[in-house]
Amino acid sequence: MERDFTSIARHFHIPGGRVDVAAIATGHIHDTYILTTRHGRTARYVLQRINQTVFTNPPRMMDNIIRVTEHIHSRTQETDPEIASRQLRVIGTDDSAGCYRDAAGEFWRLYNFIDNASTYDVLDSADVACEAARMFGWFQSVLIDLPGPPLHETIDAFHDTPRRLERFRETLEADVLNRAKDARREIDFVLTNAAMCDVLSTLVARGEVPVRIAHNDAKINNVMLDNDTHRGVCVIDLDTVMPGLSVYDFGDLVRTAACSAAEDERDLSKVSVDLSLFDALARGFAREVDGFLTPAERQHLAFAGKLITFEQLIRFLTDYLAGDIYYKVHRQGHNLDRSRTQMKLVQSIIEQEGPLNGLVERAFQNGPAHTNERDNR
Ligand code: GN1
Ligand code: MG
Repeated sequence: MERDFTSIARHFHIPGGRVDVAAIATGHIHDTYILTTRHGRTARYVLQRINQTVFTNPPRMMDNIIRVTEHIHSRTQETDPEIASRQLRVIGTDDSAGCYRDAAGEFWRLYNFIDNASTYDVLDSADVACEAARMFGWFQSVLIDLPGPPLHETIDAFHDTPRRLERFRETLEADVLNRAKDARREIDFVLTNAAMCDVLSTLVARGEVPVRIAHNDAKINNVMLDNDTHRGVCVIDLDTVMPGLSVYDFGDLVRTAACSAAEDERDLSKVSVDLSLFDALARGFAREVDGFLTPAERQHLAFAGKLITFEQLIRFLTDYLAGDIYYKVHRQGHNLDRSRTQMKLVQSIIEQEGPLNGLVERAFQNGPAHTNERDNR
């Protein structure tokens, strides 16, 4: 669809005039563009059209994001102004909602562009894994004392795995496109392993695992590292920052960074958990969260890797059966391929569960004071 980006840009507090816009293919949910203004000096921004099927109340989501980004900015300002200047900020709009609603009812938002930093879709470096995990731990630690009321739930029951399983069963039952026949093995795997879905919700109900502020989409490509030093710069994609479990974020890191294959890798021989990457993730995360995690949380970090990967298998498979309505797909059977990759990773985690738990224990025993990584911010 042809869009008039110049008139969209006019509603944000940035220099006026002509803008250049280039679409970038990133993420499964929103449409994302790099917007460049050339008023005197060149400035770049990240423009997004918000997916309202997924996020039904963009102003409430932006309310969360503004609170979170401003808190992080003021915290880092006290400790490291250089890093503060490289945090994500929401660019103001004509109204107070932190996003602009066009005549067609589409919501747009604009962020600053973070210079000289990159995200990684897949990785094979333990140092990068360690630093990325440290950043997500740091993110949780900074938000522990976010003032004000609880953040809004931007997506209802987002990591409610039992609920995800229920929806999966309903979708399977309906099988509107007669696709279940192509996914028999994956479906059976979900049904056979369904018991794991209840573990964390039971611990939460018993008060052993607290609900904190979590990122809830702690994929490896949602953290930016400096191009020269590889030091963590900032955590991005804050749409699902809301009440959640600390271990969910570690789980998503395991899912996306403890295996150096892509999320939709078709060669399943490449998909398995790599112990040295997992070890690096555990060390990096422990470094920032050691001071506040409860014993039950620590004991369920490796488990969360399995559960979040299993949940993602359920989500991709549900979407495949439903007709690819939630995730953007780029080829036929894409969601089924993604499901297969998740399933293989869950199997690999199950096989390695003992050693993985051992690595977590060791990461926490060593404690922050004994690690060699860079100083805390
Ligand atoms: C979606 O689009 P992206 O990459 O930020 C999804 C995550 C999934 C992920 C799977 C709001 O994230 O929950 O884990 O795809 N985000 C939402 O790659 O559903
Ligand atoms: Mg996201």
